[in-house]
Amino acid sequence: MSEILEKLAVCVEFGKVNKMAPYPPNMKDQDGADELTKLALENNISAKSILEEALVAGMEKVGKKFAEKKIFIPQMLMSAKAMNVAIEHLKPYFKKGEIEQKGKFILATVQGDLHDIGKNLVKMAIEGSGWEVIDLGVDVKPDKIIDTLKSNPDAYVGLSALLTTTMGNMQNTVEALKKESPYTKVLIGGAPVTGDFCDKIGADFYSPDPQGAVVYLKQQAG
Ligand code: B1M
Repeated sequence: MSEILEKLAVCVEFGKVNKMAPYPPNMKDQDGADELTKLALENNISAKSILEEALVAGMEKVGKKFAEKKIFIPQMLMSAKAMNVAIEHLKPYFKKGEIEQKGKFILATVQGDLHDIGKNLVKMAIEGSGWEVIDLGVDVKPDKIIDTLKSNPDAYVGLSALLTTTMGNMQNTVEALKKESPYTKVLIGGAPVTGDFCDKIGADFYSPDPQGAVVYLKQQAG
């Protein structure tokens, strides 16, 4: 892996947002996620490599350390901030700028869940493949999704959940959606979600990554 990507992964792992940021103190005056992402792009490293080899890799270490109680919420938030700053620079590379919209996609992180980095990556990938994404944000109640679907009856729906405790809310949301609109296709994803869970709750498709969702939509739209 390139030295730039290694350094960038460390910035996400330790929550170093940019050079000016005083946190973490032992990385004072060093380049942060902001500068290193720009540098990686200037060095023709692909947005995909930056995302997968540096940002997601760094975040995996954060999750592991949090699970082992070596870090806590404030550190996790700084890592999320560093990752988001980096993702901002990648956005143009994931957008192909297609003018004709292929369809609409309502996207939400389910009720009770505040994790949005994965959802935002799904949004970027789906928008980049020519769909209009209606992003309802995080902690979204089923009613809000149903109301949005009423104004956009042909839309597909995508749900993200990162907590085992919010998988139940994902199930409730899918059930409520299917009751209201049985033919609406519902896609689900997020770290704890599986294909088996998808079958169990009656969702239409599970993808472990944004690209799988893009491929599914492409097949559906013909
Ligand atoms: Co939280 N958190 N967190 N957290 N957090 C996890 C998820 C956890 C696994 C960490 C751990 O213990 N190892 C753990 C969950 C354990 C469990 O449920 N089994 C956890 C916990 C416990 C919590 C709190 C409960 C902590 C507390 O308060 N005690 C709390 C819950 C708050 C809440 O939601 N109500 C909490 C809070 C937070 C922060 C706010 C501090 C922050 C989130 C900031 C933000 O999102 N803006 C945070 C973070 C950063 C994490 C970790 C470290 C990273 C998550 C992430 O962004 N990953 C995470 C550990 C980990 O995952 N390694 C952790 C990177 C992202 C690109 O991956 O979201 O999986 P992911 O998305 C992937 C795929 O899953 C997929 O595409 C993406 C790209 O490949 N995908 C889809 C996602 N959605 C999709 C939808 C699709 C298709 C694909 O179709 C629709």
